Amino acid sequence: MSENISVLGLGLMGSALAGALLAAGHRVTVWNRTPAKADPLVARGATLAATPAEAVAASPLVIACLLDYASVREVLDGVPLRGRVLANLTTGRPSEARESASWAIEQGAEYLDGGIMAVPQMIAGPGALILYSGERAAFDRHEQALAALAEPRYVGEDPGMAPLLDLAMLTGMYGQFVGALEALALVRSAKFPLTEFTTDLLVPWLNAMATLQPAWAQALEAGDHRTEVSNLEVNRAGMENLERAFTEQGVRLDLLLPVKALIERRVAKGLGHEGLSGLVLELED
Ligand code: FVH
Repeated sequence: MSENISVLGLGLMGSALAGALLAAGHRVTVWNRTPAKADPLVARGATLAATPAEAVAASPLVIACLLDYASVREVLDGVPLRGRVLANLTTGRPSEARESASWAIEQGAEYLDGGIMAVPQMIAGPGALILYSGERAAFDRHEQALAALAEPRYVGEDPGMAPLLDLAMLTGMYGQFVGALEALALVRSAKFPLTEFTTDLLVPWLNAMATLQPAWAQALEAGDHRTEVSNLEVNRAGMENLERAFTEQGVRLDLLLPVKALIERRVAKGLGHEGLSGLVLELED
């Protein structure tokens, strides 16, 4: 069903979102601080609002995708929001999402916070996911329209939950990146073809290893970190071996040394029989 939807912010991501809504047949009103960025969308049928207030007045669902939360507040300052659903897809911290939710609700709006797990080119395509948290009724009412952007996944009433999970997923991504960069440094030192290493060896290995992660979650939920895979003592020895091998190859293991230190700390507490899941408790100390 076609809806009236307004999009505030036409940077790379906001333009992709507005374009996906137009492609899905919605009536889209757009606003951007630099109006010229709206030209391609207007050519495709979007309506350009002269002010944020005009854009908000045009639609029950208002999507904001701006640089940061400060710019969202700046843009919406003094704009009547009563009766609107504000879906803020700007990246930020959980505390900012909670503050924004309280503020929007005070203005008479319903609030959803969103974490976009995609780059602009992925919007409306396979693999794109947007996490939403905040008012369930508002999500349910607009879920179908939001599905035009990416798979919509509701993760809870706490408005801070979507940004928290967004940050958690980015954390996992950076951890994987760090390991791959260290691996490339080692392989480069041996002059092995890097593309062959990443494509044929590393990526399939990382995909296989990713299947271990749900078992860590189960161990944490059960409070039982015994393992039948490789325990921390084995991993401690493995890390020592890695560091020596890196040194012999003339490469630094800098990015992984904090992990080595964490394992050693846990083993020194007499917990070498545990699996890697126990390291999470070490981070909470
Ligand atoms: N691009 C990406 O891959 C990531 C994917 C995950 C989610 N992020 C977040 O999305 C937000 C917007 O990102 P973006 O890629 O669209 O960013 P830009 O192309 O730089 O556009 C920024 C827009 O914000 C407007 N803006 C900035 N400051 C203000 C302000 N003070 N008042 C009003 N508007 C402001 C800017 O306007 P203009 O420069 O065109 O006039 C753009 O519309 C962001 O949170 C990412 O972390 C994207």
